Amino acid sequence: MTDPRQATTAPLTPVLTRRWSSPRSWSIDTYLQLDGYQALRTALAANPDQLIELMKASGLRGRGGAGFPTGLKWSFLPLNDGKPHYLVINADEGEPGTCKDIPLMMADPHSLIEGCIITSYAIRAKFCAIYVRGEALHALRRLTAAVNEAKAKGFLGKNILGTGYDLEIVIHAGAGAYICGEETALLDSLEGRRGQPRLKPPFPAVAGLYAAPTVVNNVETICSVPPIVLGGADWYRSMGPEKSPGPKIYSLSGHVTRPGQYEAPMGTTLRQLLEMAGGMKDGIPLKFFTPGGSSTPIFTPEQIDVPLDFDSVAAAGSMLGTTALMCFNETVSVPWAVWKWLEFYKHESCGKCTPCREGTGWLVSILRRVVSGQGVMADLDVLTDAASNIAGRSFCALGDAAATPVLSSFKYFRQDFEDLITGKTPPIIVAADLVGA
Ligand code: L3W
Ligand code: SF4
Repeated sequence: MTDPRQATTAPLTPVLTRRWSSPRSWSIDTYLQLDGYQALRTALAANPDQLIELMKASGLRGRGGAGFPTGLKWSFLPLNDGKPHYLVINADEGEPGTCKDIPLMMADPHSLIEGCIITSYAIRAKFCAIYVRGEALHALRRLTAAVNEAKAKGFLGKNILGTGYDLEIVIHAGAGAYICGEETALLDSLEGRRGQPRLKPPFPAVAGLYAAPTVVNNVETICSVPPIVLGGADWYRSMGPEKSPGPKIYSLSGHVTRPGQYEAPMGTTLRQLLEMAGGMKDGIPLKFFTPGGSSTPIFTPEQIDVPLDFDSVAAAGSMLGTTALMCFNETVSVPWAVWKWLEFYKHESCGKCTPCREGTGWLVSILRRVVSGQGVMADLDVLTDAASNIAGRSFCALGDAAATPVLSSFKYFRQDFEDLITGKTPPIIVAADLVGA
């Protein structure tokens, strides 16, 4: 695989990845040479409310999966309630197939730090935590070094750039639990408790970290803030569709000639991205793909021309999610891929609610039986029933996500499951593979 930090851009002037190919792109010296911390000077000269209005006008939508309007989220924080405000960055990138935030933090950590300072100022926060996925020690070290560099230059800490504004940024390591990418579980974990989702509402904007008003935003969202401050809302809106504007990092993985990160305007199609990535590997045709990670309903080559923006993907029956485009060629067994994804969800289920805790185990057991050639036709109905009873009945989105691979693969590929049961397709795993499973 190519280095995931080697971004390829087309057809726009790179925005989020513009520094990635510069020598020592992560250092503050490189950052300063390439407009670094200019947006911060502009932002600190403005009123916080003007910055919130700017984000609203830009149309920026959250890049963590849900696409919630960023400026609107910032505006929800109550003023004058006597409580501190917090900014928390969700850098717990764990969705299968997703690999955009860690490359962003590795290649250009100061764009995140500058975005954090501007956002904290806009929402009137004096404390910001960046919650980094525990396994990503390299990103943790790089961010820590960047925070120290920013402090030494007066961009962080007390009396930033002589404006009287103070901000502390803490880099916090998670412990490798997928559920801590869910914003309220992340907050519990940050507070030192076991990471499990909280009931919403109240949303974090009203009662978040230590029950105080908190903005939780994804890394790519916050890295988009400095360019918007510098370029303005109209410039940002000049890229992508009206309701999902701006540039986006698309992560291509799987059977692609050149997997990696591809920056392109929102609304770019998989066909266009594959052209940038050299096409399907060895010319073997595409069989199915995820538009936004394993939690999003799969697409087939029929959807290769769907514009990859929030609304177009939703209209076509899936979710843009994290734009993690896992591409599978015709050699791949769909039941096998679904089984593997379900193993992941079962392992990562936090256990708080019954449909997900028990249901994911059921799905894995039945799928394992099917891929080992020991399934019966009734298993397919049980799979549908169990998945349908997890979706919409679980406490958080992980339950829905776990049901998704089963339900969406049945929509297009039920025959592949049936062929394993009738013996038309040989078993994918044999009994020996299941020892200890
Ligand atoms: C105040 C309201 N705030 C909504 C806020 C809410 C959150 C944001 C979006 O899940 C999805 C999930 C994954 N007042 C509000 C409000 N908010 N209404 O807006 O909220 P929500 O609940 O729609 O989404 P979420 O809980 O943030 C995100 C899917 O994305 N996903 C992503 C997975 C993994 C990663 C990763 O590895 N980095 O993101 C993939 O599909 O399944 O459905 O901030 O508080 N009235
Ligand atoms: Fe935990 Fe799964 Fe329930 Fe979410 S859906 S609260 S991960 S058991």
